Amino acid sequence: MSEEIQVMDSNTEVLLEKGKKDGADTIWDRKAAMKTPCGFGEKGICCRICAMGPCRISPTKDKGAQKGLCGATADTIVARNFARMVAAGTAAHSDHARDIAHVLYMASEDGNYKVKDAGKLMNLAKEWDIKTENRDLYDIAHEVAETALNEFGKPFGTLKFLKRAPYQRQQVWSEQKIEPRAIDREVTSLMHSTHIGCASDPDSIFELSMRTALSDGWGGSMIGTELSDILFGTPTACATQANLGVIEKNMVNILLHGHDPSFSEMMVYASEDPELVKLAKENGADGINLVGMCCTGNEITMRHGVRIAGNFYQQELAIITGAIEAAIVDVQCIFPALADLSDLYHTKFIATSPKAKITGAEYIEFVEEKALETCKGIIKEAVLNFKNRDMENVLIPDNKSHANVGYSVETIIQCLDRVVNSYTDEFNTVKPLADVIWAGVLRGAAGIVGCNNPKVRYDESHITIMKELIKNDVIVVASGCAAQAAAKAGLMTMEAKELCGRGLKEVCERVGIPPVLHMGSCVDISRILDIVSRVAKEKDLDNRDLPVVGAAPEWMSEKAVAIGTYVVASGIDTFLGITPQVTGSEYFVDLLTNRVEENVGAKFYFEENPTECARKILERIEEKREKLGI
Ligand code: SF4
Ligand code: MSK
Repeated sequence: MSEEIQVMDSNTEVLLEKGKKDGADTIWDRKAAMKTPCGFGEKGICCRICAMGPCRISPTKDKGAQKGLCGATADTIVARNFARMVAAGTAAHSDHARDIAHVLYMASEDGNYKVKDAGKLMNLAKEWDIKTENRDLYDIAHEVAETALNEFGKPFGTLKFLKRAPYQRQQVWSEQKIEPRAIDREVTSLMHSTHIGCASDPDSIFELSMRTALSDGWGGSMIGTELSDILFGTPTACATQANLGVIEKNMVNILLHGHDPSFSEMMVYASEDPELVKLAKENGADGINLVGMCCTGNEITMRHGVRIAGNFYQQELAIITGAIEAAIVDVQCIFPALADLSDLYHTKFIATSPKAKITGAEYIEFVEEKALETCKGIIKEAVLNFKNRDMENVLIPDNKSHANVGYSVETIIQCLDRVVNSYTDEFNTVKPLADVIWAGVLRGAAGIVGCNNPKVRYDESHITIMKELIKNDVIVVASGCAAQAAAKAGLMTMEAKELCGRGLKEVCERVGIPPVLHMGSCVDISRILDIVSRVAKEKDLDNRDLPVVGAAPEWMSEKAVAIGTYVVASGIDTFLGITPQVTGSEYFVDLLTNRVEENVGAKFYFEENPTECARKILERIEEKREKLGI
């Protein structure tokens, strides 16, 4: 085990020991081999946007190169690099959403994909002025899908979902000229503006970045969430388990990793095929055990209770157990390292998306038109691989935690309805939530999201911040790998109410919810935007006025940069536990952490110490409460 080992749960330690014996190379080893990272890259002052470069700006003022060959300053280069991360992150979320929209467009009564939540479809059709009376359900679904697809490239107007924001927020966007028009247009436009010889003004580059990021949060991500709910069902509260202990010794274990629910949903159905279960038994296993990882794990646990093997940092550890017959992946957050690692074991590593072919992986293309057939074929491969498992070299740690998941906005509202006073209040609103915040029973709410990052101790920042917040009566909603960290730590159980302050504990008891609510995958941060906006509208306020924050304690991906930027642009302060690669420009740091507040009413905080981060979050929440006079 590396002397630098930075782990939080014992499963990880045990498996890293085993990996070492097996000759496995993991992110912990590669991190140690990387030694000191490039100082220019870390500060964001290396530019390789054109072939005159790369140009590196000296981090010391008045010494060394202060400009690139074209004259770009550190401020410009940092802003451009940041912007391009936003563009890439927005592209990833939104391209995912586009695929879901195509799936809705092909849905039919007798096909692989059907409409599961017709009510949600009707609501969205009405919201988008699509005729519903006397129409076939699938005609409506196809028109909704086509309208969604038009959001990517429509030539005129702005994104439809912007109207879901409080009126005051829409005003801010309009005044700041950052209302996103079409999703692809914003990504393209930002890539254009950051081409050599275009924008050099960092403020303007950041405004364009906010506009692009908003086309993710209120565009691509929101479309991804809404249409996934229509197709696969809106999540409802259900029980699951989380951590590597969900891998079963006597079953065919299939690890699903990636992001696209149109693939993972079909894998869930295929895994229940009696013929395949029979085949598994004929091959000596007790059955088929599907387990999830990263956001695919979130999608299938939210809708089916499929157990979570782990988050981003555990993808290699799952294979090191020696008990995974197939690791099947689609897009995003997949280590290319899984290919070599799988070779050490009997694991079949199968890539399925033409967007993410991986060197060394077996490739079985997932074609939506033949979805169920393809998935059954993949599962059959896994089942037949069971006999190749080296039973002597299996180590499945015991650790796993119970968790309650599935808290879509609709489910949260249903839970809140339990405490509605039927004489004075209406059902089906977020009013009870707003009321307990205004009464001070809850001090506020925090959305904690994002990945794992070897720059900090694995999962520790997530858990430290969550525990500190719930202890101080701040309810936490979580998504992505942060949610899985919480699930593994037992924070998504009713028992976790014992870790809460008096107010939050009472809310958990009366409403029947855990103090940390699993709201889904990365695209489902749109659910968080939705609920925050509903509370703001309930009080006729802007998001910026609410005692609500966002935090990404261990983020690492470009998607997270897009998320942080749209959360700030939506009026919600965002605390980053990993400092982004922008410190080479004091000007840009000041813009992100200070001046942007003048424009959009929220800003970034960079704080790598989780205890200190929690303290700052609580301080900010109290500041907002004081301003509201509550
Ligand atoms: Fe250098 Fe300018 Fe080209 Fe960047 S765009 S690599 S700073 S010359
Ligand atoms: S999967 S983007 S590691 S949260 Fe969405 Fe986890 Fe971050 Fe990927």
